[in-house]
This record gives sequence, structure tokens and C-alpha cells, in this order.
Amino acid sequence: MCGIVGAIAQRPVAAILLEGLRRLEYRGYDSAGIAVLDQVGKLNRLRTLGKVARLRDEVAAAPLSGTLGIAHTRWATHGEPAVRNAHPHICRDRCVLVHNGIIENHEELRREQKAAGHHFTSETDTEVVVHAVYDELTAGYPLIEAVRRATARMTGAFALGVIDTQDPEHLVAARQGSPLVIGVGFGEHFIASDVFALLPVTHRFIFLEEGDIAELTRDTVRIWSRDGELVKRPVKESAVAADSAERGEYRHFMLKEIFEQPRAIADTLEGRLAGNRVLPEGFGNTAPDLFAQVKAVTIVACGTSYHAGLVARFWLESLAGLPCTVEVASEYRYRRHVVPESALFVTISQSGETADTLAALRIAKESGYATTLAICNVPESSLVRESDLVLLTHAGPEIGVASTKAFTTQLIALLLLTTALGRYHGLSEAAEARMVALMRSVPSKMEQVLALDDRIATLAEQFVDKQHTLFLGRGEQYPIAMEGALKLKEISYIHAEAYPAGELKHGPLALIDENMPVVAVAPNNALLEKLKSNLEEVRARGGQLFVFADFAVPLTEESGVTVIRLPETDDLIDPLIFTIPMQLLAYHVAVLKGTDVDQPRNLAKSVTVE
Ligand code: HGA
Repeated sequence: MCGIVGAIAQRPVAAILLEGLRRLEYRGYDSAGIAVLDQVGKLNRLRTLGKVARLRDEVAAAPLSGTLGIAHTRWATHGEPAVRNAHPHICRDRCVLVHNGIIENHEELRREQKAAGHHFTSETDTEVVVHAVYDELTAGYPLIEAVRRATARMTGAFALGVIDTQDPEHLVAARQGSPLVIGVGFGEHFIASDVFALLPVTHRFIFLEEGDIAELTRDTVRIWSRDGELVKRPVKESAVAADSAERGEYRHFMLKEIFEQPRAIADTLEGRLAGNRVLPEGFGNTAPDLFAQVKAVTIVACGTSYHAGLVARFWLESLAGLPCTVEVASEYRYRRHVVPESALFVTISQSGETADTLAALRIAKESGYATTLAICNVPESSLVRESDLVLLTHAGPEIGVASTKAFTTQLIALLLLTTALGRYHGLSEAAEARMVALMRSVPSKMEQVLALDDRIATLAEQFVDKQHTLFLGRGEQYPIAMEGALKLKEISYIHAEAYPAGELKHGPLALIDENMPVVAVAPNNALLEKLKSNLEEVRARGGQLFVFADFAVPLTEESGVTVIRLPETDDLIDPLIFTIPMQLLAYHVAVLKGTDVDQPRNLAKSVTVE
């Protein structure tokens, strides 16, 4: 959420900053801004409402020259999306900064600063930071010290890029609770919210740690830790290709990412299997010993990742025999909990920077969990760095705000976890071999489902004019129904809810009429007969049913009942296979409705604020 980019170079930086913003746009896109210090020390700032392309057009019309600058793409937390609230924020033409995060004590600081004579031009929490840094600069402190002193008074989360217009030789960056990387070039240095922003200019990165403050010149980077010590952080080479976040021939990133799932699953399995077995070492060298001691599992995550956790609960309890609880991180972090004995604490997050999930992990570490494990798509993320064990999903960059391939790779990672843990809890070798074979079959089954794209595109026409949709599933398909409903509401703005089908008659059945399409996820499993009865309850009340069922399911199409046939699979991998038509349905409905599929309104990816 909110994208930051900054540069100090010997060449003009405006184009680099704008390209960085374009690559960060998935993080926020309600407004954007750029500030560049020109050769004569004059600061030029441009801010626009809406997407980065608009800012780019304005810069094209009024070019910005200069070799030191910062830029920002915003996802508003405090103050409506408006030009006056867009970053960079400036104090008295001297101090300029961009911010990602939330300053929790901004009201108190604002009161003080107003009393001291500062004039506020925005409703953002951010503005108190720029005034505070200004006060320290005018008290005579150099920029790095001014930022340190000012941020010492801030509570909450921030990643900052700061410039003093009277000091064109320095760019200062600070990180506390929001991600920030430094890009290392030759005679130039950069900052950004993630590595993708900077891939066109460098592949060498320093990942700032919590509490770090960095001072960048064209030739040097100096970093101080939260204790004020000058520290050395390693420079890491990124293997990610600069074009890995490009859309290619696809109309939307989301569609590209849906179609990438077979490859993403194969990549996530690679190196994690040996013959018929899962390699527990894939979770870390100490994993075999730690897994042997695990007696319970707690999973904490947000949004789509939470749905992955809910599926995993079925697997962990039924296959590994381990009690498992799953909770959304924003709830978990604010309640008292009982820590089960010898429990494994699992976090799931695409970005590894999800603020609530990260906070939950920190609480868990202090409250006595035996081991922590992160399932994550970004190797250098905070979640990965702070967990004992890690299983990286190899989904590649996911740019569409609605998560697709990150979800299914999380599911396969959780199946690997179930199998690895199961080994120490009574899962037989034969059962493990069967699970491994099924995992290996997922990519080809997914290819078969993707071939239904045209059929689902046609089906989508029946949803376009609807206000609501109900999704039904039972067992491990209930979280898949939840995920289907989430996808539909995120990108098509149709109100959608999921229910475990058995709950229908306890309330939601009252909603059923000819205007309420009902989507059911119906693999051929032990709960099928129960689900069929639930579907009859809908039909009897004139509801319009759309059933995604595998070939073996004895269901016939008739008036009011549309059946979409999927390849026959096995219970174990059904959640991965049945997710795909849910994604395609949401995608095609959104395209027909003409919404902004990759950047739906009000949302942003990588939720780094609470
Ligand atoms: N609080 C600041 C920055 C928002 C942000 O980081 N969003 O993810 C603002 O509202 O401008």
C-alpha cells in the first residue's frame, strides 16, 4: 500500500521515478506525485489525482529536470484522495518527503505543530512528519539527524524518503513497519517499496531492517540501526527479470496470472519432492526435528491467504491428525489467546509485508509458540526474515490486486506442509506417496480447467446485471466458495457471500429468488449427497443454480440449473482445481461490467497498513 520511489544520481531521475511508480502502482493508485530538485536547487513538484499515467502525462507536458527526487503512488488512509493530500509533502520549500504507513499519534503532533505556527495543507497523518523534520533542520541538524530526531517522536508505521532542498547531496530513508529497499547502482542510489520498481536500473539491493535509517549519496550508503549503531547490511543480487512484471499479450494481469497457475504450482513443487516423498528440509534445515515435536497448528492470515488457511485446516486435521485453528490476523492480534503446547504458528501472506499478519507473528513469538513458519511469495520480506521456518511459494510477481496464483501456490505449499508434518504423526509411506502423486498431477488438471475459459466467459453474461450472488460449498470447498465470493466482489463489485451449504436453511434461504444466482462448488466427494439436497432447497424456491461439478457427479442440466463440468479429480486436490473456474467467472463478469480488473476501486495490494 502506497508506493515509494526515490533516486540520487548523476543523470536525470524523473523518468526513473515515473517508471518506478508505474511498477509500484499495484500498491495504490488514488493519486500520485513526484518532486525533483533541479540544478539550481529549486524544488519542482507535480501531483495528480488518479493513476500514475496521468502524472506521467503532466510530467511530459512540463518536464522536471534534476538528479535528486522522490515520488509516490497513494492509497489513502488519512484524508480523501485529492491533490492536496497526495505526496510528496513539503514544509516551507525546505523539506520534502514521501511516506508509506500510518502515524498513529498524528493528531497530538498536529495540535502541537499548529500551535507552533505550522500551516497544514492536507488532512494526511504524513504532514506532521515533514513539519517535524523541518523543525529539526532549522534547529541546525543535518538531514539524517533531523529524520532520526523527528521519527523518534512518531508512533505507528512508516517508510520514508526525505530530501532537504538545501542539501542536494543526500537522500535519507527510514523504515519502521513498512517495507523499503535500497537499490545500489554505479554512481547512483535508489530507494523503493519493492525491488520491482527498480529492476530497470539495478539488480543489487540492500533490504533495510526494522528501525533502520539510511543516508544515501551518489557514491555511498550508510545505515544506522534502531539502536543508533552504524551497521553494514548485505548487498543482495536479485534474480528477478525486469520484464517479469509485464502483462505481455494478456488483456489484464489477472488473466495472465490465472493462466500462469500450472507453471506456478510446478515451480513451487520443484525441489520440495524426492521420488514419492516430501522433503521436510524444504522448510528449513531444522524443520525435520521441529516438525517431529509439533502437536498443534495455528494459522493466521488475511483475505485470500486466510481462505488458504481454512482449506489447510481440513488437511491438517484429517491427514496429519493435528488440531488446527485458523484466524484472521487483524482479530488475532488484539485478543488474548491460549497457546497450545508444542504448537507451530503458521503465517500466510503473498507479500510478506501484510501489517496485521506481521504483527500477529511478533505476538506469537513472544507468547510461547514452539516454532514459527511463513508461507510467502517474497523471499526478502519481513515475514520471511522474522520466521524460524519458511516455505516460499514460487508464484512469481503477482500484480493483479485480486490474488489468484498466490492463492493456489499457497494451497500447494500447505499440502506440502500437511504431508511433511503427517510423516511424524502417523501418515503412512503409501499415503504420502499417493499425496505426492496427486500434487504432481495438479498442473495438468489445471490446464484442463483453463480450457473452459470460453464456456465460463459465456456464463458470465448471466451475472452482469445481478446485484448479489450466493456461493455454496461444503467441507474444504466452503473456503473455496468464500474465495469465489471474494473474487467476485473485489473486481466486479457485485455483492457476494459464501455459506456452508448446510447453513442455508438457517437464514440465507430467505434471500433466494429468481434474482439471486447461486454458485455451488460440487466435487464428487462424501458430502455430495448432502450438497445436492441443499441445491434442491434452492431450486424449490426459484433460485438460479450454477453448479461446478466434476464429471462423475450425477447432476443433470434442467431449467434453472446450469452444470459446468470439470475434470474428475481427487478430494485432496479439489480445492486447487475448483478455485480456477471461480477466478475465471469473477474475471469475465468484471470485464463485461467494464470495471478496472487489475486495480479495482478502493483496494490495493500488499496491505502494509493496519
Ligand atoms: N497515511 C498516508 C500514507 C498512506 C499509506 O501508506 N497507505 O498504504 C496517507 O494517507 O497519505
